[in-house]
Amino acid sequence: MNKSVIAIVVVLALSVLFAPGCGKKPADETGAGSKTVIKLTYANFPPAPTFPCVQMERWKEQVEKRTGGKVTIQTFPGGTLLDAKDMMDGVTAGQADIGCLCMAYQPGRFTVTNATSLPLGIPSAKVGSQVLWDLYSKYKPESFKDVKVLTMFTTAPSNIMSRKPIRTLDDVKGQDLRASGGAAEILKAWGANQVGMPMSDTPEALQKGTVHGLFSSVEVMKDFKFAEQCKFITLTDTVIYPFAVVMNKAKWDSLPEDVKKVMDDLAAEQCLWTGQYMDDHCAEAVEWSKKEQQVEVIALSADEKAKWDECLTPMTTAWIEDSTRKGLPGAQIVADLKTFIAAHREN
Ligand code: DTR
Repeated sequence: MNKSVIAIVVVLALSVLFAPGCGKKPADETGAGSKTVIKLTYANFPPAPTFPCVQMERWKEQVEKRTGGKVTIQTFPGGTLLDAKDMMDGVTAGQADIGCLCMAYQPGRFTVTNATSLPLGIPSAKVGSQVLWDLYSKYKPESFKDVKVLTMFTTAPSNIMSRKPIRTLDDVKGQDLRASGGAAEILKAWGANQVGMPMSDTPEALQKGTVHGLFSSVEVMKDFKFAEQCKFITLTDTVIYPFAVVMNKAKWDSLPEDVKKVMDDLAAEQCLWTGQYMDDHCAEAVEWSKKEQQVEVIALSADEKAKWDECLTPMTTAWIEDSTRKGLPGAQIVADLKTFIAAHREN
Protein backbone atom coordinates (compact mmCIF):
# COMPACT_ATOMS: atom_id res chain seq x y z
CA MET A 1 0.00 0.00 0.00
CA ASN A 2 1.50 3.36 -0.98
CA LYS A 3 1.54 6.35 1.42
CA SER A 4 -1.44 8.24 -0.12
CA VAL A 5 -3.69 5.14 0.10
CA ILE A 6 -2.72 4.71 3.76
CA ALA A 7 -3.49 8.40 4.40
CA ILE A 8 -6.98 8.05 2.83
CA VAL A 9 -7.72 4.95 4.92
CA VAL A 10 -6.62 6.74 8.12
CA VAL A 11 -8.74 9.83 7.33
CA LEU A 12 -11.81 7.66 6.61
CA ALA A 13 -11.35 5.64 9.79
CA LEU A 14 -10.99 8.82 11.88
CA SER A 15 -14.03 10.46 10.31
CA VAL A 16 -16.18 7.40 11.15
CA LEU A 17 -14.80 7.26 14.69
CA PHE A 18 -15.43 10.93 15.43
CA ALA A 19 -18.76 11.26 13.64
CA PRO A 20 -21.19 13.20 15.95
CA GLY A 21 -22.40 10.96 18.79
CA CYS A 22 -20.82 7.83 17.30
CA GLY A 23 -20.62 4.90 19.69
CA LYS A 24 -22.12 7.00 22.51
CA LYS A 25 -25.79 6.98 21.57
CA PRO A 26 -28.21 5.00 23.72
CA ALA A 27 -29.78 2.12 21.78
CA ASP A 28 -33.09 3.95 21.45
CA GLU A 29 -31.82 7.13 19.89
CA THR A 30 -31.14 7.44 16.18
CA GLY A 31 -29.68 10.23 14.12
CA ALA A 32 -32.24 11.67 11.71
CA GLY A 33 -30.15 14.08 9.66
CA SER A 34 -28.54 16.42 12.18
CA LYS A 35 -31.35 15.82 14.68
CA THR A 36 -31.35 13.12 17.34
CA VAL A 37 -34.69 11.35 17.63
CA ILE A 38 -35.70 9.93 21.00
CA LYS A 39 -37.69 6.73 20.59
CA LEU A 40 -40.06 5.64 23.34
CA THR A 41 -42.24 2.56 23.74
CA TYR A 42 -45.75 2.80 25.26
CA ALA A 43 -47.56 -0.35 26.46
CA ASN A 44 -51.30 -0.72 26.98
CA PHE A 45 -53.40 -3.75 27.94
CA PRO A 46 -56.78 -3.52 26.13
CA PRO A 47 -57.43 -3.63 22.37
CA ALA A 48 -56.67 -0.61 20.18
CA PRO A 49 -60.23 0.77 19.72
CA THR A 50 -60.91 1.04 23.47
CA PHE A 51 -60.66 4.33 25.38
CA PRO A 52 -57.32 3.72 27.19
CA CYS A 53 -55.73 3.22 23.76
CA VAL A 54 -57.57 6.13 22.14
CA GLN A 55 -56.11 8.43 24.80
CA MET A 56 -52.69 6.79 24.29
CA GLU A 57 -52.74 7.63 20.56
CA ARG A 58 -53.81 11.18 21.31
CA TRP A 59 -50.95 11.64 23.81
CA LYS A 60 -48.46 10.17 21.34
CA GLU A 61 -49.66 12.49 18.58
CA GLN A 62 -49.48 15.56 20.82
CA VAL A 63 -46.00 14.77 22.15
CA GLU A 64 -44.64 14.09 18.67
CA LYS A 65 -46.17 17.31 17.39
CA ARG A 66 -45.18 19.53 20.32
CA THR A 67 -41.58 18.27 20.37
CA GLY A 68 -41.33 18.95 16.64
CA GLY A 69 -40.45 15.33 15.87
CA LYS A 70 -37.70 15.15 18.48
CA VAL A 71 -39.61 12.30 20.14
CA THR A 72 -41.30 9.36 18.44
CA ILE A 73 -43.48 6.92 20.35
CA GLN A 74 -44.22 3.36 19.36
CA THR A 75 -47.49 2.18 20.88
CA PHE A 76 -48.31 -1.42 21.86
CA PRO A 77 -52.05 -1.94 22.49
CA GLY A 78 -53.70 -5.26 23.37
CA GLY A 79 -51.12 -6.44 25.92
CA THR A 80 -48.55 -7.07 23.19
CA LEU A 81 -45.74 -5.61 25.33
CA LEU A 82 -47.14 -5.76 28.88
CA ASP A 83 -50.50 -6.95 30.16
CA ALA A 84 -52.83 -5.40 32.71
CA LYS A 85 -51.33 -6.68 35.95
CA ASP A 86 -47.67 -6.48 34.86
CA MET A 87 -47.86 -2.86 33.77
CA MET A 88 -46.42 -1.09 36.82
CA ASP A 89 -43.62 -3.59 37.45
CA GLY A 90 -42.85 -3.88 33.73
CA VAL A 91 -42.41 -0.13 33.37
CA THR A 92 -40.36 0.08 36.56
CA ALA A 93 -38.09 -2.66 35.19
CA GLY A 94 -37.81 -0.94 31.80
CA GLN A 95 -39.64 -3.56 29.69
CA ALA A 96 -41.61 -0.61 28.32
CA ASP A 97 -40.73 3.07 28.69
CA ILE A 98 -44.35 4.05 29.30
CA GLY A 99 -47.38 2.04 30.43
CA CYS A 100 -51.07 2.62 31.06
CA LEU A 101 -52.54 0.85 34.08
CA CYS A 102 -55.91 0.45 35.71
CA MET A 103 -55.23 0.94 39.43
CA ALA A 104 -58.45 -0.83 40.41
CA TYR A 105 -56.93 -4.12 39.25
CA GLN A 106 -54.46 -3.93 42.17
CA PRO A 107 -56.60 -2.55 45.00
CA GLY A 108 -54.08 -2.98 47.83
CA ARG A 109 -51.26 -1.40 45.88
CA PHE A 110 -52.76 1.99 45.10
CA THR A 111 -54.72 2.69 48.27
CA VAL A 112 -54.73 6.51 48.05
CA THR A 113 -55.69 6.92 44.39
CA ASN A 114 -58.15 4.00 44.55
CA ALA A 115 -60.10 6.03 47.12
CA THR A 116 -61.65 7.71 44.05
CA SER A 117 -63.61 4.44 43.68
CA LEU A 118 -65.48 5.00 46.95
CA PRO A 119 -69.20 5.72 46.49
CA LEU A 120 -68.87 9.49 46.87
CA GLY A 121 -70.95 10.53 43.89
CA ILE A 122 -68.44 11.32 41.12
CA PRO A 123 -70.89 12.20 38.33
CA SER A 124 -68.75 11.84 35.20
CA ALA A 125 -65.36 10.89 33.79
CA LYS A 126 -64.56 14.56 33.31
CA VAL A 127 -65.07 15.32 36.99
CA GLY A 128 -63.53 11.98 38.06
CA SER A 129 -60.36 12.54 36.05
CA GLN A 130 -59.78 16.00 37.51
CA VAL A 131 -60.54 14.80 41.04
CA LEU A 132 -58.05 11.94 40.63
CA TRP A 133 -55.39 14.31 39.33
CA ASP A 134 -55.95 16.71 42.25
CA LEU A 135 -55.73 13.83 44.71
CA TYR A 136 -52.53 12.50 43.16
CA SER A 137 -50.99 16.00 43.03
CA LYS A 138 -51.76 16.65 46.68
CA TYR A 139 -50.61 13.31 48.13
CA LYS A 140 -47.95 12.08 45.63
CA PRO A 141 -48.48 8.54 47.00
CA GLU A 142 -45.57 6.22 47.81
CA SER A 143 -46.87 3.65 45.30
CA PHE A 144 -45.62 5.91 42.46
CA LYS A 145 -42.20 6.72 43.88
CA ASP A 146 -40.34 4.51 41.36
CA VAL A 147 -41.94 5.99 38.23
CA LYS A 148 -42.76 9.33 36.65
CA VAL A 149 -46.54 9.86 36.45
CA LEU A 150 -47.42 11.36 33.05
CA THR A 151 -51.17 11.65 33.48
CA MET A 152 -54.19 10.08 35.16
CA PHE A 153 -57.86 9.75 34.25
CA THR A 154 -60.94 7.78 35.19
CA THR A 155 -63.78 5.98 33.50
CA ALA A 156 -67.32 7.29 33.58
CA PRO A 157 -69.45 5.95 36.48
CA SER A 158 -70.23 2.23 36.27
CA ASN A 159 -73.49 0.59 35.33
CA ILE A 160 -74.57 -3.05 35.21
CA MET A 161 -74.61 -4.72 31.78
CA SER A 162 -76.29 -8.11 31.94
CA ARG A 163 -77.90 -10.95 30.04
CA LYS A 164 -80.94 -10.92 32.35
CA PRO A 165 -82.85 -7.76 33.31
CA ILE A 166 -81.92 -6.34 36.73
CA ARG A 167 -84.70 -4.05 37.93
CA THR A 168 -84.49 -4.39 41.71
CA LEU A 169 -81.94 -5.10 44.40
CA ASP A 170 -83.39 -8.62 44.65
CA ASP A 171 -82.62 -9.21 40.96
CA VAL A 172 -78.91 -8.49 41.44
CA LYS A 173 -78.48 -10.98 44.29
CA GLY A 174 -76.50 -14.04 43.27
CA GLN A 175 -75.86 -12.81 39.72
CA ASP A 176 -72.37 -13.71 38.41
CA LEU A 177 -71.06 -10.28 37.49
CA ARG A 178 -67.52 -9.17 36.71
CA ALA A 179 -65.81 -6.16 38.32
CA SER A 180 -62.50 -5.23 39.96
CA GLY A 181 -61.33 -3.11 42.90
CA GLY A 182 -63.78 -0.64 44.43
CA ALA A 183 -66.45 -1.64 41.93
CA ALA A 184 -66.09 -5.26 43.08
CA GLU A 185 -66.72 -4.18 46.68
CA ILE A 186 -69.87 -2.40 45.56
CA LEU A 187 -71.18 -5.44 43.71
CA LYS A 188 -70.58 -7.54 46.83
CA ALA A 189 -72.45 -4.99 48.96
CA TRP A 190 -75.45 -5.42 46.64
CA GLY A 191 -75.28 -9.19 47.04
CA ALA A 192 -74.03 -10.09 43.55
CA ASN A 193 -71.67 -12.98 43.03
CA GLN A 194 -68.70 -10.81 42.11
CA VAL A 195 -66.02 -12.25 39.82
CA GLY A 196 -62.73 -10.33 39.54
CA MET A 197 -60.69 -10.04 36.33
CA PRO A 198 -59.24 -7.29 34.11
CA MET A 199 -61.42 -5.96 31.31
CA SER A 200 -59.17 -7.65 28.75
CA ASP A 201 -60.26 -11.11 30.05
CA THR A 202 -63.97 -10.26 30.11
CA PRO A 203 -64.95 -11.02 26.48
CA GLU A 204 -63.90 -14.65 26.91
CA ALA A 205 -65.55 -14.95 30.35
CA LEU A 206 -68.84 -13.67 28.91
CA GLN A 207 -68.55 -15.93 25.91
CA LYS A 208 -67.90 -19.00 28.06
CA GLY A 209 -70.62 -18.07 30.53
CA THR A 210 -68.22 -17.77 33.50
CA VAL A 211 -69.97 -14.44 34.08
CA HIS A 212 -73.41 -13.25 32.97
CA GLY A 213 -72.65 -9.59 32.94
CA LEU A 214 -70.29 -6.90 34.12
CA PHE A 215 -70.12 -3.68 36.09
CA SER A 216 -68.23 -0.96 34.23
CA SER A 217 -68.56 2.21 32.22
CA VAL A 218 -70.92 1.51 29.34
CA GLU A 219 -68.73 2.43 26.36
CA VAL A 220 -67.62 -1.23 26.41
CA MET A 221 -71.07 -2.19 25.08
CA LYS A 222 -69.90 -0.83 21.74
CA ASP A 223 -66.10 -1.11 21.90
CA PHE A 224 -66.10 -4.78 22.96
CA LYS A 225 -69.49 -5.50 21.34
CA PHE A 226 -70.83 -6.67 24.72
CA ALA A 227 -74.24 -5.43 23.56
CA GLU A 228 -74.47 -8.55 21.40
CA GLN A 229 -74.70 -10.61 24.60
CA CYS A 230 -75.83 -8.20 27.32
CA LYS A 231 -79.24 -6.93 26.32
CA PHE A 232 -79.81 -4.92 29.52
CA ILE A 233 -78.14 -1.92 31.14
CA THR A 234 -79.19 -1.06 34.68
CA LEU A 235 -78.28 2.53 35.46
CA THR A 236 -76.62 2.70 38.86
CA ASP A 237 -74.17 5.49 37.98
CA THR A 238 -71.94 4.63 40.89
CA VAL A 239 -68.25 3.95 40.81
CA ILE A 240 -65.42 5.09 38.53
CA TYR A 241 -62.21 3.16 37.80
CA PRO A 242 -58.96 5.16 38.09
CA PHE A 243 -56.10 4.85 35.56
CA ALA A 244 -52.49 6.07 35.54
CA VAL A 245 -49.93 6.52 32.76
CA VAL A 246 -46.41 6.04 34.11
CA MET A 247 -42.89 6.29 32.72
CA ASN A 248 -39.72 4.47 33.68
CA LYS A 249 -37.83 6.76 36.08
CA ALA A 250 -34.38 6.39 34.49
CA LYS A 251 -35.86 7.03 31.06
CA TRP A 252 -37.59 10.15 32.34
CA ASP A 253 -34.36 11.39 33.93
CA SER A 254 -32.55 10.91 30.62
CA LEU A 255 -34.94 13.19 28.67
CA PRO A 256 -33.93 16.75 27.75
CA GLU A 257 -35.61 19.52 29.74
CA ASP A 258 -37.68 20.81 26.80
CA VAL A 259 -39.17 17.35 26.22
CA LYS A 260 -39.94 16.97 29.92
CA LYS A 261 -41.72 20.32 29.81
CA VAL A 262 -43.90 19.24 26.87
CA MET A 263 -44.94 16.13 28.79
CA ASP A 264 -45.51 17.95 32.08
CA ASP A 265 -47.58 20.63 30.35
CA LEU A 266 -49.71 17.93 28.77
CA ALA A 267 -50.49 16.04 32.01
CA ALA A 268 -53.59 17.89 33.27
CA GLU A 269 -54.80 18.67 29.74
CA GLN A 270 -54.65 14.99 28.78
CA CYS A 271 -56.58 14.07 31.90
CA LEU A 272 -59.38 16.47 30.98
CA TRP A 273 -59.37 15.43 27.31
CA THR A 274 -59.73 11.77 28.23
CA GLY A 275 -62.52 12.45 30.71
CA GLN A 276 -64.48 14.39 28.10
CA TYR A 277 -63.85 11.77 25.41
CA MET A 278 -65.02 9.05 27.81
CA ASP A 279 -68.28 10.83 28.71
CA ASP A 280 -69.12 11.56 25.07
CA HIS A 281 -68.26 8.04 24.00
CA CYS A 282 -70.42 6.45 26.74
CA ALA A 283 -73.44 8.48 25.59
CA GLU A 284 -72.81 7.43 22.01
CA ALA A 285 -72.39 3.76 22.99
CA VAL A 286 -75.73 3.72 24.83
CA GLU A 287 -77.51 5.17 21.79
CA TRP A 288 -75.81 2.62 19.54
CA SER A 289 -76.73 -0.24 21.90
CA LYS A 290 -80.39 0.77 21.93
CA LYS A 291 -80.64 1.35 18.21
CA GLU A 292 -78.43 -1.35 16.74
CA GLN A 293 -78.65 -4.03 19.42
CA GLN A 294 -82.09 -3.48 20.93
CA VAL A 295 -80.63 -3.07 24.40
CA GLU A 296 -83.06 -2.01 27.14
CA VAL A 297 -81.82 0.71 29.50
CA ILE A 298 -83.32 0.28 32.97
CA ALA A 299 -83.57 3.37 35.19
CA LEU A 300 -84.13 2.70 38.90
CA SER A 301 -86.94 4.59 40.60
CA ALA A 302 -85.88 7.04 43.33
CA ASP A 303 -87.14 4.63 46.03
CA GLU A 304 -85.32 1.70 44.52
CA LYS A 305 -82.09 3.70 44.05
CA ALA A 306 -82.23 4.75 47.72
CA LYS A 307 -82.17 1.06 48.71
CA TRP A 308 -79.10 0.41 46.52
CA ASP A 309 -77.31 3.46 47.90
CA GLU A 310 -78.06 2.51 51.50
CA CYS A 311 -76.08 -0.73 51.07
CA LEU A 312 -73.00 1.38 50.25
CA THR A 313 -73.03 3.76 53.21
CA PRO A 314 -70.74 1.63 55.45
CA MET A 315 -68.06 1.37 52.75
CA THR A 316 -66.50 4.81 53.16
CA THR A 317 -66.35 4.54 56.96
CA ALA A 318 -64.74 1.11 56.64
CA TRP A 319 -62.20 2.48 54.13
CA ILE A 320 -61.28 5.36 56.45
CA GLU A 321 -60.70 2.91 59.32
CA ASP A 322 -58.68 0.57 57.19
CA SER A 323 -56.48 3.24 55.60
CA THR A 324 -55.91 4.90 58.98
CA ARG A 325 -54.69 1.54 60.30
CA LYS A 326 -52.24 1.52 57.37
CA GLY A 327 -50.92 4.91 58.52
CA LEU A 328 -52.72 7.01 55.90
CA PRO A 329 -54.77 10.14 56.62
CA GLY A 330 -57.99 8.36 55.55
CA ALA A 331 -60.50 10.90 56.87
CA GLN A 332 -58.59 13.79 55.27
CA ILE A 333 -58.42 11.97 51.92
CA VAL A 334 -62.19 11.47 51.91
CA ALA A 335 -62.75 15.11 52.93
CA ASP A 336 -60.44 16.24 50.10
CA LEU A 337 -62.25 14.02 47.62
CA LYS A 338 -65.58 15.59 48.55
CA THR A 339 -64.10 19.09 48.15
CA PHE A 340 -62.56 18.25 44.75
CA ILE A 341 -65.81 16.68 43.52
CA ALA A 342 -67.81 19.75 44.52
CA ALA A 343 -65.27 22.10 42.89
CA HIS A 344 -65.12 20.27 39.55
CA ARG A 345 -68.84 19.50 39.43
CA GLU A 346 -69.45 23.23 39.09
CA ASN A 347 -67.11 23.72 36.14
N1 DTR B 1 -64.31 -0.15 34.11
C1 DTR B 1 -63.00 -0.73 34.19
C2 DTR B 1 -62.02 -0.09 33.28
C3 DTR B 1 -62.43 0.00 31.88
C4 DTR B 1 -63.54 0.61 31.37
N2 DTR B 1 -63.54 0.54 29.99
C5 DTR B 1 -62.41 -0.13 29.61
C6 DTR B 1 -61.96 -0.48 28.36
C7 DTR B 1 -60.78 -1.17 28.27
C8 DTR B 1 -60.06 -1.50 29.41
C9 DTR B 1 -60.49 -1.17 30.68
C10 DTR B 1 -61.69 -0.49 30.77
C11 DTR B 1 -63.10 -2.19 34.04
O1 DTR B 1 -64.24 -2.63 34.10
O2 DTR B 1 -62.11 -2.88 33.96
